[in-house]
Amino acid sequence: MIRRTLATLALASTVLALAALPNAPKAAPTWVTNAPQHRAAVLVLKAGSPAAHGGLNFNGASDGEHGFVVPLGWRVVVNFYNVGTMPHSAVVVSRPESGTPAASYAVEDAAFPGAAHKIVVNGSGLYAGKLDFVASKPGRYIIVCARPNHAMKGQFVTLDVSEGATEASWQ
Ligand SMILES: [Cu+2]
Repeated sequence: MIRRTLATLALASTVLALAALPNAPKAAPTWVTNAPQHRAAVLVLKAGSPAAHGGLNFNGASDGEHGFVVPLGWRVVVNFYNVGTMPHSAVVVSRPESGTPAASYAVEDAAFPGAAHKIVVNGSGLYAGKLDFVASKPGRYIIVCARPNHAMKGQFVTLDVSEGATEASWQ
């Protein structure tokens, strides 16, 4: 009886372990909240985590290795937080052909109206801000830090405006 109970428990834990593997939703998209009824998504963008890429990262990612996908035509609100010790900012810009971002960016480089953090250069360390724009044109973009050399040194993630996506995600 006890043996059978143990066997059942072992089977149950195996099933649980398998359930947690390939078919389970991949890493919880804590950076994304979808509101499909409003054709809108709220993204969280944390700049400067000390744990990754010397602080030059967004959500722990750098060099465009990860990023967001948003459906074409959706309103995108990006809640920006600086969790690091140096100033950072965020601007959505066209993805350069070569893959290497420019040395610095300005508000005017924003790919969509409202897709730039207004405080692009700031002497103080920690602050929060918001981007609020409509992803009105499909294509591949990047979200860069506009501080001199930050994007060039890898502080950027991708932002793909997709005609096929039905909701926003972090990939
Ligand atoms: Cu930066």
